[in-house]
Amino acid sequence: MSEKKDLNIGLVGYGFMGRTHSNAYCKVSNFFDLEYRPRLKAVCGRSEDNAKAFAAQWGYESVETDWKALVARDDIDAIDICTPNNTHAEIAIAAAKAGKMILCEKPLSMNTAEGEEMVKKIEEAGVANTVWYNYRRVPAVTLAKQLIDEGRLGKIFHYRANFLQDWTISTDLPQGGAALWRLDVNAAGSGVTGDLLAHCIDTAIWLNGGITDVSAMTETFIKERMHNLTGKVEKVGIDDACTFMCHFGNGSLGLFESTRYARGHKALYTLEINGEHASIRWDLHDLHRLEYFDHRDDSLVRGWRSVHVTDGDMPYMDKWWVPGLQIGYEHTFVHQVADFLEGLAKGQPTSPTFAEALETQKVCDAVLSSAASKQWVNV
Ligand code: SOE
Repeated sequence: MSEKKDLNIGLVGYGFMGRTHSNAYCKVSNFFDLEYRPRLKAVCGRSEDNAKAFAAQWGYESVETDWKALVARDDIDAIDICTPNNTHAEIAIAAAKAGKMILCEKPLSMNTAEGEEMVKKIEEAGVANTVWYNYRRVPAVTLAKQLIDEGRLGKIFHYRANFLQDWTISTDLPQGGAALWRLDVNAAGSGVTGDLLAHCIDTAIWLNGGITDVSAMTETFIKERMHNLTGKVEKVGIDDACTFMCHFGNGSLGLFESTRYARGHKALYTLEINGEHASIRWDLHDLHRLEYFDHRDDSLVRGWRSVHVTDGDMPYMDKWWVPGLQIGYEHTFVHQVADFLEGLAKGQPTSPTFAEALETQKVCDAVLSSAASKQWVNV
């Protein structure tokens, strides 16, 4: 493919996620031969100095300090939302009204009602959209999807997932403001449920189908923290830890756990699926491997295989190096951009769309509601 069409990106927010997405835009056209090529047109942030520094670092052509000005620009095709959760809806709805495509960080929204409004407005506008649930596009996870869809596991009985971290254990850690908005319920909507379990739920729905009902418990271990924006000690409104069990529509049972209080774990996302014939498991800390056990193997050599997902016939891997050489976390974002650009060329949606990410939001809401009521809750 020779003649490339520019897709002008307007990025809102320049934190951790702004960096992962910018990196993906910079790399994608070097590795994927696609009709569209992202062009880093503008980055938007409230601090002009920081926005300019970010633009210089990543190669953005211009800066804005008001997202409304960015959305109003004629030279922007797609708005990428990398700001705290409480701003997603307003920016996405305005971007849709302006006819912009939208790539939105996860979770979609603060809650289901807000998410429903976003989906309605985005669908009315008919703009291309996707939500950055990046772990689907770890090649080993995408391979798991392939194996499940091929029926290799047979009937699925169990789905288990954990997302464990340990960065909020100190009582001195404040809430609110840059980097720490994830601890502020007014900015984040929830704690580990929306931040970490949402990843696990998105992958689970993708791999194993819809979740019908949940029974959950949550805990907030540190009840008060200094708030960076008010300077006062304030009640902590987020869940520090959450565990839930659930039923899937296909009859299997789910067990999920997430916490920011698992000392020793920085970002341990693991999943295991047990089927009638075979099981698979995956671990983010060893992300290029997919563990596979098949009961149909000859019993003398039957056991867990550790598949090194680097061969060219494995998902996405023909685009990278040579068999045996690995890729990592940042490539999942490159894959999502590549899929988005390919979808654009073919006129097809890129999963998860806003409508699909709303299903994850509904499960998160049911989980929080079940924890509050101590009852099973239907999704
Ligand atoms: C939280 O620490 C966090 O950065 C999440 O917000 C991301 O979604 C997750 O991928 C890693 O952990």
